[in-house]
Amino acid sequence: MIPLQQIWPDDMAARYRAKGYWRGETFSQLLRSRAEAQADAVAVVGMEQCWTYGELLEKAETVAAGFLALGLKPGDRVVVQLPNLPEFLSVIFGLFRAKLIPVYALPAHRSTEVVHFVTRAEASAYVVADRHEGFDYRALARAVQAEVPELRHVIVVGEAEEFAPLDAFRADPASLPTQDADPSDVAFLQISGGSTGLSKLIPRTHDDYLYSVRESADISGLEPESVYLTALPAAHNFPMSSPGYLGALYVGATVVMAPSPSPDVCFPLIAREGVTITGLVPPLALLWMQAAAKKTHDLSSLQVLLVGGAKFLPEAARRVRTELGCTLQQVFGMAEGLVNYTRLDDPETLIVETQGRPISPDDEILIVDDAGAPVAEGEPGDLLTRGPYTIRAYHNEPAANARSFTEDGFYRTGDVVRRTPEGYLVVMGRATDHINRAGEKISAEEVEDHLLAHPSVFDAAVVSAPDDYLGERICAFVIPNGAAPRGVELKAWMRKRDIADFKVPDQIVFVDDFAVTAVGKVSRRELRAALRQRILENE
Ligand code: J2J
Repeated sequence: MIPLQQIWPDDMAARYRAKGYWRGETFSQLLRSRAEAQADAVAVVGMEQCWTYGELLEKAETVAAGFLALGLKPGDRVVVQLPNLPEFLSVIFGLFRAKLIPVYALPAHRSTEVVHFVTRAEASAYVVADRHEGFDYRALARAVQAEVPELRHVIVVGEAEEFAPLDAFRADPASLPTQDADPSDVAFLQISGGSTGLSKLIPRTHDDYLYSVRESADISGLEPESVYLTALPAAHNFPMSSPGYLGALYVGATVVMAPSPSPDVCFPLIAREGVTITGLVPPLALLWMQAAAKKTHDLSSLQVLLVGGAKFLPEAARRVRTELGCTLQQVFGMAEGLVNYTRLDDPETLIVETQGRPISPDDEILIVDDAGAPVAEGEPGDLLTRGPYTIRAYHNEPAANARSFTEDGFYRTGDVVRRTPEGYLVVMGRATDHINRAGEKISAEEVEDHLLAHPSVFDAAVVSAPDDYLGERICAFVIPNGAAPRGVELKAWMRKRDIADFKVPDQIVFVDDFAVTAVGKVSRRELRAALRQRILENE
């Protein structure tokens, strides 16, 4: 197995430790210490369940013992693909306890993506729910195992059929490791939003991630009385750590797991549980504001709404306080590390017009032009960053690492930003060709590759088109090979390729050629830029 690591230069690591950013804590210790301090406080609530910290610890230890009894060894990787159930938390804390490495897949992912994660991570186990939103994950597990026989174990939350039911795991304190993980070890793998090609794996250490969690909890004003609602898919970095359910558990608060982010599901939960804080992507924030106008539920407990993942326009941002009755906190983050927040007591203009400032005084921010030279203060440029919780490399991706990181270890975020005189960042656009569809990042190249596999597609170029609701939608320009198929057929065919539904183009435009006027050969990037321009001119 290729070892997992995330290595900062010695001098930087020493500085981060000396400054108290990296405290030598682990996820396992975190839960244990909270459970010791407040065993009877409520840790997690689902539609039907309610577990105290003591119970969450007990369940996590049972999960840990169960995995070890299956023969998994510390360091083995386990793909976790669960909806927002309380079991999401008992499973990941169980894996941490057994020193196993969760790899977080979204419920929307299908066999094409899951096979890629399992293969790349060399995972030996896969955890799914039986069904969610009408989809049977056991069938998906069968398809994945058929392609990757090295995936030895499938564990199911719910009705397991031929697989191992999570419910059958039994506690065995004697089997649990006596020593905790090394805090500088990789704790889990996040999935990158693909900018080029397939998703990459993001290794995060206990030390670096817990620093960002702890500071985020503070910046968002979490306290033991807080109630955090996990509305977005729990596998995403945003609801995980900005400040997310981990931030809530860090301060001993309560986490509510919502199986869907829709107002129909979340509003009753907010009213029932007295939710004080949650996080949403912009399209959902708009939907919630619309639904709140109907005044069907008491949302008065809500104090803070974080919005991020995609640009939240100032016109919409301005409405949050009056329409939802809470403080808006904008967050501009990335699973690779750097997270920026507006602060709760910032003046209104900063809160509605900017995407915040970094968590850490040691987050290094460079805003550069195409030649890599710093732009004049206040001008837009490419955002590069490094710091105490930003990765230095993806897992086992030498070519992508060479592109995505500078020689001195700055991560090229792909975002175009400008900095205000107050030091706050405003996201202006991006330098890479992915589509940010309601916060899900989709690689244009990946969608093109799927389209090109269709026999009636001669060539395809995929671009983002502005969309009132989604922020951006996926628009595919397709040159047919002979007679053009119907758009709906092409979409239906793509769905059958077992990919996440959010990657299927929203719009397909058949063209005879790409009609790029530039002389000579144009790059894919130039082509996509020209096509995007054509959409803008036609709107
Ligand atoms: C514009 N673009 C944004 C924002 C992210 C907190 C919040 C979000 C993420 C996330 C996260 C944006 N305005 N407010 O991990 O901890 C776009 C940028 C960025 C990319 C990262 C968190 N907030 N973005 O969205 O890894 O393009 O993380 O580089 O999914 O989302 O995507 P992701």
